[in-house]
Amino acid sequence: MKIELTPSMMCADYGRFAREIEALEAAGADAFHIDIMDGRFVPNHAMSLGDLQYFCKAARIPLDVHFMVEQPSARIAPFLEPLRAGDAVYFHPEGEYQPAALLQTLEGRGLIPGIALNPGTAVEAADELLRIARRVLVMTVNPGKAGQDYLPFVDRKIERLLSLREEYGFEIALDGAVGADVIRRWAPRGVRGFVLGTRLLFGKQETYEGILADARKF
Ligand code: S6P
Ligand code: MG
Repeated sequence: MKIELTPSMMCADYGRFAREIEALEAAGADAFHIDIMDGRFVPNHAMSLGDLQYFCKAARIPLDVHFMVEQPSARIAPFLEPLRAGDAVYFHPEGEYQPAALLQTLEGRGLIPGIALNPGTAVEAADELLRIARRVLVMTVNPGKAGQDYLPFVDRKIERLLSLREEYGFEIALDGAVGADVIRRWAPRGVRGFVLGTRLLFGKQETYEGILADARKF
């Protein structure tokens, strides 16, 4: 099965985005993961609207935008503006009053509509949304920062989503502390996307090309 490897650009070198984009695209990255935080839904800030606009202009591969914000339907319009058809957008239903309507809006704009689920959110809480979302981003750490440890209790949720995936028609991606072990464990079972941050990709001795090529051997 083909997997999608998406570098989390909040972990990249902010002073050299142009070179980071070029190197990661040449190394075979499938999309760029862009984390947007509001300091409320999570107690942190990450990439900005300006960063996103830059990636929309400079990147040739699609974007994968992950909103960790309260009430995204009231706040994300300027961030959707520069996106291209085929880019994916994930938001957390835990922070949204009208998650179904927002998924429909995203689909209507030619974007891939996705939900992101916190470690403490049950699959059942998002059951109806799973019918209209095309991607589910499972948080395997509590959202808000890079460099944390994988939370093993999330395994059961991944298993549950795998069992629903074909009937409901969504793809699963994992975000948080994704290492080669996580990819080897879940890719053969049907998890499609892996967000790569400090655990596997950034700040290492090996080249991006070598790391991504190894990650595809599972
Ligand atoms: C975290 C954010 C993630 C991180 C990624 C970092 O709230 O949504 O996308 O950037 O998890 O990866 P790592 O390997 O440092 O955990
Ligand atoms: Mg993320």
